[in-house]
Amino acid sequence: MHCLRRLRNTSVYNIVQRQLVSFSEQRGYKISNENTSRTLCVTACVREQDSIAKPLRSIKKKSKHNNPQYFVDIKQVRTIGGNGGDGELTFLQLWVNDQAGPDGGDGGNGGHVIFEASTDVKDLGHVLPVIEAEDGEKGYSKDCFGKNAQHNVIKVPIGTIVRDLTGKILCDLNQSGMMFIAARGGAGGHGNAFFKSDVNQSPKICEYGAIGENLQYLLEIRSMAHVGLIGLPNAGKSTLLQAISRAKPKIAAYPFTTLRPHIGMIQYDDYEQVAVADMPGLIEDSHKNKGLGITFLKHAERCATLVFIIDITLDEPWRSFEMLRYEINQFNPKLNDRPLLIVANKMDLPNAEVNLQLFQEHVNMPVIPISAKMGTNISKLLREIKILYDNFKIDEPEKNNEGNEEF
Ligand SMILES: Nc1nc2c(ncn2[C@@H]2O[C@H](COP(=O)(O)OP(=O)(O)OP(=O)(O)O)[C@@H](O)[C@H]2O)c(=O)[nH]1
Ligand SMILES: [Mg+2]
Repeated sequence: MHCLRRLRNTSVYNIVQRQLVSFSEQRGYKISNENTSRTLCVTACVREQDSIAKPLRSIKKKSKHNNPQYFVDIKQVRTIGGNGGDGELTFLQLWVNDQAGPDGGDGGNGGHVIFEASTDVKDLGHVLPVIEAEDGEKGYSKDCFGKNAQHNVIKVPIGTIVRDLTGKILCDLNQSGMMFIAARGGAGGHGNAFFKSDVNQSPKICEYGAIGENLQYLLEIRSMAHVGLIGLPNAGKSTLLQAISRAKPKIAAYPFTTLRPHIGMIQYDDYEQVAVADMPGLIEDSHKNKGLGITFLKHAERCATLVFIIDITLDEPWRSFEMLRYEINQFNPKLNDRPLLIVANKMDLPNAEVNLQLFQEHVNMPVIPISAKMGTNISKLLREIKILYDNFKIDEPEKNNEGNEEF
């Protein structure tokens, strides 16, 4: 099946190459192979439309709850293991023998704090900033041992990376069921019965339980969404996410409405689900940590493919596209190699048509014109996103085999 897909991609590539070459010859440009492969993702129109899965309209209505649900992809946590239970110091007294010897039991062990990779959770929103495990029970008289505490197992999404506060990677939870012991619980203390010996028949000592570990970590999700929406503030990213999914990000006519990422799912009729992330707006000098800066760019790093949303009504809209690419390149040049789509939004407004033509001339890559607010051309965009996703799925196993050199 993959071979077939590859074959189909190769033929599409050739068609695109020929089309671009003739296009560039007319205009006197020279097109490199690199340019062609980048633009390949935006040229689905040459494929047969039937072969592309169709997006499904959700049969479930949007929720009426007003509390916004963010996607949490990075979190700093403090983990505290449970203390061990103290040992007991007692002596047994019977009616026939009031000095029947030491009988203080041992304390139970404190619980560990453990992170477990699981398919049950998708983000780190449920992970509390301070996670504690229970203490072990103390020992009792009559040689009764205290109960060991339960471990506190916190589920995290598959692909969570655990770092210490210096940024060093301690563990990559990349398989379901993988566990990382974040903080060990203390061992239970011995009771005085433990210390009874030939030379000391009635020891008057017992141990305190050991104190559990107290450590801090940085949890990070390696991959946040299949598609990330990148754009200047007010470009219409949240409006687009609302239009294509059941997500309800806040929309307003002022910049930086979105401060934390939102995720929406697009369903297709081949049972695939594509996760799309609406991200905070990117501004000039973000790579120098201006605006939401590095935090924003780190979100972008966790998206497999990027969709650039351009407000086409701006003066010289190509400048904003160049700026977005420059910022991303400055932060991490590898991000520029990710498959991308360019979307011209707000096509319902005056001047949009003229600006679109100028934009296409400057950018020299296929552009999808849409109006997120009016819903114009959204189905075409969804088909292009599916093609981008399919191509990414084909490439993904190869990249995984190469190893995770980034980490
Ligand atoms: N006319 C028109 N207005 C749009 C369109 N898309 C978005 N808008 C408007 O543009 C404004 C900003 O939209 P948002 O979706 O909040 O923009 P954003 O990119 O998420 O902005 P930040 O979260 O601040 O980065 C809102 O007033 C929207 O109604 C469109 O296609 N046509
Ligand atoms: Mg927004």
